Amino acid sequence: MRIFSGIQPTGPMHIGNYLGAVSQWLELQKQHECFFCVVDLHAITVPQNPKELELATRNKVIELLATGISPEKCALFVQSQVPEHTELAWILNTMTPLGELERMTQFKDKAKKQKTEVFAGLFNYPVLMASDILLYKTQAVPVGQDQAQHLELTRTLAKKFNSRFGETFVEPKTILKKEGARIMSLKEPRKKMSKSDKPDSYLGIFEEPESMKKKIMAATTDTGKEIKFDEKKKPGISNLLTIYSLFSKEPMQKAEKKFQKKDYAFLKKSLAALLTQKLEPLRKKKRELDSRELYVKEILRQGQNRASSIAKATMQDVREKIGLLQS
Ligand code: AQP
Repeated sequence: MRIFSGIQPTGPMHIGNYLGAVSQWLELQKQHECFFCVVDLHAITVPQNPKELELATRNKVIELLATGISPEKCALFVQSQVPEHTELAWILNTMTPLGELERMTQFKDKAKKQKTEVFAGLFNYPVLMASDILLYKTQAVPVGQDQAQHLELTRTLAKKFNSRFGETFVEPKTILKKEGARIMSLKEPRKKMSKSDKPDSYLGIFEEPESMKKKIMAATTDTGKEIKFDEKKKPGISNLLTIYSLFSKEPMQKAEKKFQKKDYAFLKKSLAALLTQKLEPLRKKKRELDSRELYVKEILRQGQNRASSIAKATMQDVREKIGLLQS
């Protein structure tokens, strides 16, 4: 299968990004043709400081490499370095009904968070995402739950284009994890964990153990004392148990049993110790990569080349099909 997925350079990679998406990428790259992308053009749909964006984009590439994303097994590249993404986005915009975009929950959530104006780019974000995916004739897209609605739109647009101009795009399927597709905020466990929220609401994959422990100990828990997975009545504890179960690779029932007669503090301390141990190799790898600027540049150049050759061919076909004058 051909796989595409992306991540925004909007803040440090958190355990939600990792458990929901990146852990799937790590498995899929072993067997499939994978394109993984740092989507900087998505990041600028909300205001970004230019210097910080540049650093964050490079840092996101390093974070992905440190988790185990391998340039030998996949194409790793930066979205803005393949301009066909935006060209296709414009074309798909001309056939996207406004109503489809108006019902997107991520747009509504992000628009509410904006302190000043909301810009057209944020509204059109799902069309750019559809272009990212369709450009590569992608068959499957591993994402977290929050992106599932955007994938539905992607399939709708592929169908629409194909029926109007002839078979061109593949309708991609969504790959969601059974557990971990929606890791919740530490502070508001009924909301998803987000890297652009306040730092005490998320756990960074590369965060120092002390800081991580502090955040876990201060995480919002629920009334009562019982440690039990129940997302409706106990969203805070269920979230911590989910993270514990996924990082320890113990099924939920086993994790519940382990903490059956313990208190919340014991669960929190155990989770902090587990994450410290499991994430240390990743932190070490990132420290090594931080100074290897040329190596990272070369990986991105190769990724860009691989992505560009497919993107160019798709766009040539699209231009001909919709009747743009060829040079
Ligand atoms: N809380 C989450 N649980 C599981 N998966 C998640 N993902 C995001 N949050 C969670 C998945 O991570 C991948 C990369 O996400 P993104 O960078 O494209 O942006 P996002 O979905 O908007 O994630 P954030 O962290 O909330 O970023 P900001 O704060 O910038 O909006 C995607 O596959 C996503 O589903």
